[in-house]
Amino acid sequence: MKILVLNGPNMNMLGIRQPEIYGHATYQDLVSMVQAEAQKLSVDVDFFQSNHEGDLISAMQQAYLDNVDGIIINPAAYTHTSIALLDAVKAVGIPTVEVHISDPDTREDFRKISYIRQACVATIKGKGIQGYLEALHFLYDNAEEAE
Ligand code: CA2
Repeated sequence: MKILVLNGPNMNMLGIRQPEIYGHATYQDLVSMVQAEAQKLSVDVDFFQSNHEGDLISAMQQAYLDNVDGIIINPAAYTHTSIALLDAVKAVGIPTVEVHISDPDTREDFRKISYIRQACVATIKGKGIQGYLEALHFLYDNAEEAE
């Protein structure tokens, strides 16, 4: 099983600023944690972080060409603005889980809209970086059921 973990703009700043909202773990801590869990499950996992919307879309299209089985995406602020990312999830047809470290629904009003949510198989929010592990297990468990 192959899984791609996508992170949107500013996620490379994790652990550096605003730890009261996003915690103290860095982006590299997040990668190491997910990698370790994926290894236990014998899942191949790739990571991509970009501050550019089009690059995230290109990564999703490449995932389609590479027969990736599942995508975990934290689109960061593009969650609240991007119909293009929503269309990309629909276009590639790969089961995708939306993850947020904080719970955007309890924050400013402009964070309450998620365009991508309607195309995702699940949304996990407000659980810190552990939410990525939950997303990994969700995709793993559901792929197992489908076999
Ligand atoms: O809670 C989440 O995971 C978010 O997707 C994080 C985004 C935010 O725009 C969403 O509403 C919710 C922010 C990305 C990270 O921004 C940082 C800024 C400073 C320090 C660390 C991260």
